[in-house]
Amino acid sequence: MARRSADSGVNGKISPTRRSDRFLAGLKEASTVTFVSHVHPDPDSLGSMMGLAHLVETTLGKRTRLTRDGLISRAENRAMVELLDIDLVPIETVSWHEGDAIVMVDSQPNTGRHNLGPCCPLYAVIDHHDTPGDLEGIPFVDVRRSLGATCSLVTSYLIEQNIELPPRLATALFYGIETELSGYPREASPLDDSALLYLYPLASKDLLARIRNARLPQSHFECILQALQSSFIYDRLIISWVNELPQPELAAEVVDFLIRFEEIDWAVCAGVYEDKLILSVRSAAENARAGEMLRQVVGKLGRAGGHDRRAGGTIPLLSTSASAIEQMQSELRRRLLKALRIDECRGHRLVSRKEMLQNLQA
Ligand SMILES: [Mn+2]
Repeated sequence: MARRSADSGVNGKISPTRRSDRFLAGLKEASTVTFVSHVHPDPDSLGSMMGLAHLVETTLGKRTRLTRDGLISRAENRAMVELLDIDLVPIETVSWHEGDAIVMVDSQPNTGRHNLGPCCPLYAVIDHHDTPGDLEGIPFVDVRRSLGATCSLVTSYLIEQNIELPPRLATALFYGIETELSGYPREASPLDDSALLYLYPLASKDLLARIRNARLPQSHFECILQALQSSFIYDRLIISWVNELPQPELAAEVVDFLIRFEEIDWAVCAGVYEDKLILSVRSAAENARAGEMLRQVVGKLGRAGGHDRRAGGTIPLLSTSASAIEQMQSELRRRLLKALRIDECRGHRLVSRKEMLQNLQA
């Protein structure tokens, strides 16, 4: 009987079947292992980098580095970094050497989500996004689009290798998965749930609570108010235009809030941050394919990608003048309505300031 092809290496040599074995085998010759992720790293990318670094350190005894691309500004994410004492090297200050192995997590090459300069080639890509990245020639690829979180995949590697998890790592992995599965309907696979079950007893519930309830700056509430006042409903779609995002991750917080509105199935936030329009999308519809929808809408204007019910993107603005932004907004609105097959119509406000004041006086 023929051996299963997965058991045979290209040269007829027997290669290990477990993915974690293959991942580690390819790192034997590396001097250092550096982990990279997407811009504005989120809990899933932070937890994934930590988990894989721990795996590499305990099994191979290699030196590891975790990097940060862009800023971490969301209050919960900053609390995670501080409370779990995550040591991150800004990507632009990393010096690359011969023999460094680079592992990319929660993201794929050439998807416009990195400021990764030319450096050593990637050894591995470990991800769960359905954004098609440039994976050619990368020795180790584990992209599982059915998974809710990259942290779940990393947890499965740690379980396979029988690695003991310190509380701070279990907390990071748990929070990474939890944040990815927080929407409704859930985008989770059985592997995500079994990882959560495995991690929960090991995680610090006290630290988790402190991260989840991180204190918020005043700008957060100002932004939410502005977002609500500039939210327009078009049939089953709501679009919120924010002229000034104090930090890019707020676009996602706006749509997480708006998607709970009972009269819509799609929530979009487009906010100006520096010289970019930051887009975030949520859907409550079955088979929404939000990532694909947003990619189609953004087209050549910028970059976009995501999952079935959540997506994000950026559009570089040539000018941040009010008229240039308005023009981009009306183009986006037209494209969104077309993509979601909604007839051109005048949007009506979710909340109107005038009516609110009248109600107060009444
Ligand atoms: Mn993720």
